[in-house]
Formats: sequence, C-alpha cells, structure tokens
Amino acid sequence: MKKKMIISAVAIILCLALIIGTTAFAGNGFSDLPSPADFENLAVTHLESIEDTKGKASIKKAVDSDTNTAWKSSGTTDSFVLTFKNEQTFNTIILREKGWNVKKFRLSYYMETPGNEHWERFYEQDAINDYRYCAFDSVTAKQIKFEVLESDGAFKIREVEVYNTEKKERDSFRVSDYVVTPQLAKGELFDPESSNYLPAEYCDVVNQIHVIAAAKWNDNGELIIPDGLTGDELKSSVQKIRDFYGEKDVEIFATVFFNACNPDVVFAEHGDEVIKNTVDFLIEYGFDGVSYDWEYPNKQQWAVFSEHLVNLKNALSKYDFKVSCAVSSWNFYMSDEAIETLDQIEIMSYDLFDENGHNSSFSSGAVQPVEYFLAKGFKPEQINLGLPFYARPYDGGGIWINFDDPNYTPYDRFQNCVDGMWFSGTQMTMDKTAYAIEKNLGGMMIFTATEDLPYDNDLSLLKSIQTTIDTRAEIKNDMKGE
Ligand SMILES: [Ca+2]
Repeated sequence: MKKKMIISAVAIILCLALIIGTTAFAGNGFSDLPSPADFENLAVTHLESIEDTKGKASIKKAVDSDTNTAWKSSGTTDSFVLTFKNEQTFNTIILREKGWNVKKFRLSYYMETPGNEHWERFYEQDAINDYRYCAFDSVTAKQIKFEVLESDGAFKIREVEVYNTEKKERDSFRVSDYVVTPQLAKGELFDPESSNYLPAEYCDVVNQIHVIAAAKWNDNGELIIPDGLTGDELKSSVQKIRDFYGEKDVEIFATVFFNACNPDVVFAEHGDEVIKNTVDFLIEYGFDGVSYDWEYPNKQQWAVFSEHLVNLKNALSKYDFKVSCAVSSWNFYMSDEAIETLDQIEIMSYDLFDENGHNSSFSSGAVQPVEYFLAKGFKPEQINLGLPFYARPYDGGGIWINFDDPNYTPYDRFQNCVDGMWFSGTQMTMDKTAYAIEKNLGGMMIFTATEDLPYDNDLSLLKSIQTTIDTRAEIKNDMKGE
C-alpha cells in the first residue's frame, strides 16, 4: 500500500510537470499562423492518399486543414508518404507540430526515372517547433515522404501543407549588413588578400550598410568618432563604400553607440543639441541615416529614448535622412509614437537560445520575434529580420565561430550543428529569407557578411539570400527608386 502511494505521488508530480510544460508551449504557440494567401494547399486539393508506417487511419488528421487535430507517431522515429492524384510542382512546405519534440526531419520525393527509382532527399532540418516554413527550389513529383529521424518522444503533426507559391511583387527588399570602422578605414573590406574582403557580388546582395561604430555620444551631446579614426578617415571610409558600389545603389547608415556617455545626461540636458549634432554629422560625413544600437535602455530610459527618436526623425525628415534602431524582443519598451515614426528596425534575432540550445532557430530567430514586433504595431515593411553568420555553443557560452571558420565547415546546406556549435546554416538562411518575403517584411539584416564563406562556395549564406530573393520576389524598383 505504501509503495502504491509513492507511485501515485510520482505520477501526480509527472502530470503536473506535463501540464506546466504544455501550458508554457501553449502560451507561445504559433501553430495557427496563417498559410500563404492565394495559394492552394496541394496536400488537400490534390491528395490521393496519405499513409504512415503502421497504416493508421489517424494519419488523415495531418491533412484535414484543422490545426486542432494531429497525427501521432508510433515512436521517436516515424514517417508517412503523401501521394498526389497526379504529379505536382511545389516549392514550399509548412509543417505544424503539436509540441517541440522533433529534433531532425527529412523531406524526399519519389524519383520515378526507370532504372533509377528512389527517394531523393530535397530538404532536411532540425526542429519543427509549432510552425516550420520550408522553402526549396521547385520539385515536381507525385509522392512526398516526410520522415522524422530524431525526436525526444512520440511526436504529433497537426498539419503538413504543400504549396507552389509564386514570386511576390515588391518595390524593394532591404539587405542590411554591418561593417566596422577599422576594417573599413584600413581598406581590408576591399582588399582581396584580406580575410575580411567583401566579394564583388556583395554589392548585388547588400543594399544598405550600417557602419559600426561611426560615432558615439559624449556627455556634452557631441558625436565623437571612435577607434582612433580622424574625421578625414571616416569621411574617406564612407566614400570607399560609394566607390565600391559605383553605379549601384547603397544606403549608408552611421551606427551610433551609447557606451561613451551617460544617456540620461545626454538626453535630459542636451536633447536639442543631440538632434542638431546628428544632422550636422550625417551631412558632414556623407551618411544617409543614423542607426541606433543601444544595448540596452532600462524601462525609464526607453521613454526618454522614444521621445528622442520621434524628435530626431522629425528633424531628419527635412533632409531625407533615415532613422533605424536595432531591437530585441526581450527588452523592448518603445512608445507607440516612436514605433510609428521609425523608418526601420533591425531585429537582433540571434543569441537567443531555445530549449534545443539553438541560438537562432526558425522559431526563436524568425517566427517569434517577427510576430512579437508585428504585435507591437510595426508595419511589416519596417522590419529587417536578423541573420547571424556565426555559430554559438549549445550552452550559450561566450564563443562565436564564424561561418567561414575552416574547422567548422558544414558538410551540406542542411547542416546547422557542427561540432557542438550551432549555425543558422545555408538552408535555414533560405527559409528565413523566404519567410520574410512571405510576411512582406522590409528585408533582412546580416551580422556580418565578412564571416561568410566565399560567394562562389555553394554554402555561402550571402548567396543563399540572393538565390531566395531571385526565386521568390520580383523587385520592381531599386532602393532609391522609392
Ligand atoms: Ca490536423
């Protein structure tokens, strides 16, 4: 009797843990995010059959267009095959999982070429986490196989949706990168011998450059040029970028830091001078705008900062200068007026370790932050979604590994984890860029392009961005044609 009691108590505790776990997921759940508008879900409209390994009738729940119903796997690995009535062409699959159990999954199509019949893998990634947007080059096939190769338990799939989306027409698509002043001033970015060299193709992909740190505030509300640069060197650095771009358009922002001043003093005592000095600074050094990177104001400072942003934008509008701000969803108290006023934000959607230890997973690095800032009132076109070009360890330790580190080169486009370090890899970069296009976001932000593999390498992240834009968007005008 006593033994039984203990078992019951353990069962109760386990149940509680499960309830707490489920509630935590439900609170952050994104399983119901809308599907792409204007496109039919081929998994419903052209379905002939769907079968899992055990022939369970419940597999139909994965294609019943109801996110409240789900197919449950028969173990930690399982698969199903979806057969269309006839051959279909598709380039996007959306997976909706109930829970966060899947750790590795694969999509293949059946190649029917006589003599060479086999399942051909066209996509593989790690987690699904509620909602996973899978973007790939067009595939034409009659059958798709979905396989889970790793899971931390039986898993549930609410829906699998298959689309053949068309290019989205848009006026522009921003791709912002950060460059640092010493590399810029020394000419390393334009020197083929330097490891920080930017390829010629860079100018075709990146159309907005944020120069870190072009300036810092001091306590008198003056912008000072850091890193031992002279004013002439900063001016010629900006010109070097313009020369590098030649006829191509580029917007150049001065990224301003707050680490050389007491922000409370600057804004409280020198608010008007700060604005005047910013205008003078942008004109003097040839910038197109100012981008703030304050990590991080406290709640009270956010109020003062928000007011400053509104006043600054009002002053800069006369000169057509832009104002941008780097933001994180875990410390954000900007006023509604500032949200409306800003030209753009760069979401620092990285260094966010989810329960799998991934620092910029599709969920934590795209879905969650995008939904967060849309809910705050930003228009999609104001948002630049951040992409890390570096890896971080699973435990969140203070290690950063560049994507071009020869000791950590992924073996294919699907690999995110290399030797305990987690990258937002080549396929993940395509998925996030495609998702940004799908959500009509303003564009992407890169941190930073100097960490990428050479552009002619098939795994190049910069190239992955460009390929995605080329295949999924129709850009009507360039940046300055707005
Ligand atoms: Ca369902």
